[in-house]
Amino acid sequence: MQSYYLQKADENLPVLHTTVIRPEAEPRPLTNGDTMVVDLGNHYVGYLSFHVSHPHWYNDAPLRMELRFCETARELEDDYNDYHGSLSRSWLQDELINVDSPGVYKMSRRYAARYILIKVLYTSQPVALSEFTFEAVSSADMTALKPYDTTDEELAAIDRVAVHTLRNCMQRVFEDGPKRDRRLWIGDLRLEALANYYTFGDVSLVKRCLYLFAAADKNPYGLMPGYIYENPIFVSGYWHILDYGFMFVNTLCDLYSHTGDAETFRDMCDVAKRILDSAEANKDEHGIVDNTCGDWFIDWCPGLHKRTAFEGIYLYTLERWSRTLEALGYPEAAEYRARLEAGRAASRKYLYDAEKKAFINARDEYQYSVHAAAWMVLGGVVEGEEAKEVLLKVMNDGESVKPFTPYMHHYAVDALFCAGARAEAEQHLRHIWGGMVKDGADTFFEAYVPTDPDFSSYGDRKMNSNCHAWSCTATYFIRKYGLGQD
Ligand code: RAM
Repeated sequence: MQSYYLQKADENLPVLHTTVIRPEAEPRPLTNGDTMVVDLGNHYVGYLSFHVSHPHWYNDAPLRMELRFCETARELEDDYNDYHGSLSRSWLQDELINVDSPGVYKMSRRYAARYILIKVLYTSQPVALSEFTFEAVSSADMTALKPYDTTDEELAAIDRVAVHTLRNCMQRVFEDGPKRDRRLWIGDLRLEALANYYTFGDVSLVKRCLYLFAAADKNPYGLMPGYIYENPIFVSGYWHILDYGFMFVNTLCDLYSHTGDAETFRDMCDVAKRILDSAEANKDEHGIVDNTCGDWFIDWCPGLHKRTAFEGIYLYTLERWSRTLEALGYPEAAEYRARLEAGRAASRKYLYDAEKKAFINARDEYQYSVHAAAWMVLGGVVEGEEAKEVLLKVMNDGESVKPFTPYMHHYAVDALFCAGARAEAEQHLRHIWGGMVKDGADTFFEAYVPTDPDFSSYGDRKMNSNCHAWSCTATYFIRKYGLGQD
């Protein structure tokens, strides 16, 4: 099956579109220690070239320069020498280059940047750098972009930045971040695919990514890794995340509901089924799913207890899965629906405190989190007015644990819409995504904690990816619910 899935992935390999950016740059001669900043005018992903000349005399020694590609203006001021994060320093986009001859110099590596900081380290003659050219690449077809018109300036700006984030992450696959990790992750894919249905509508790229995960090596429980690499060769990742496994199932169901493509669904149906069946086989004595077959992600929020949220994701997935099987006439649909109802009943009994109207329980050491509530609402454990009350209470509580990433904020907003709290959903969207726009975002950030702009899941803000796939879904909500259209 692996070669079949890889062949299907290949059939859906996208074309990369190139847009040439020619930024203005002051043509003054530079000498040892001088710096200049090239501003591309927006965040782009691609390849830099420039022209090198020595106006006074032919250079009789190599020109040595340091270049730093920055996604935000703030990064221009950072000191990379004090980097102390948990991921490799090599993700920071800086280069030391030696240029032997005048003429056009092309950098071979792909970068994600708005600003390029250039420092001349050593030159025997003053040097002039000119004709900066940035070949921006993306598989998003701008001519296919669906229009969104509104007189609401804040929503228009949020939508524009969200679409640009998605565009820059759309490469040979839906990448998570073009600066880091530059690969295909399931959780990011699911959200990019949703945003894509309302914007570029590139169904082929969604199929390609699903097939790549279907081709990946599975753990003994049938769970694929949370990420894969596909270029230059296909390699399965190694972090098996159960909730990301469920997101594979959701992405497959979303594809069917958005396109009616039953053939692709049938192709990967068994892969999805195996993930759900393993979860079902790993329930505790009260019928709540356990995590014996992989890890949990949920959010990068430190100290988060995840059991309730995870159960909610399972139920949310079962709902979509049962609905798809029902639509396609699969006889097993009833069995999955029965699991869903049993899971909802068990969750109400063991994870919910009906008096407090809160998902506070022993399994999560009585932690009170937005994560648990949002996922329980999305899982259908509480509904209607009750769901609204549960959500608003936890979101407005000063002590409750809040999301740290736009990934989890997405599901909090989704839960608010699901509970009928449309005004609060829009307000939260403006608070988070509008907050990033106010902070000058050209593209949306991987992590956003309004009270802690230095937060990083990796121990150092410099490692954060500031054009991150899972943060692009503001456009999905805006367009799906027609925000700014009243
Ligand atoms: C990080 C990346 C990626 C995400 C995983 C769980 O490494 O930000 O987008 O999906 O975490």
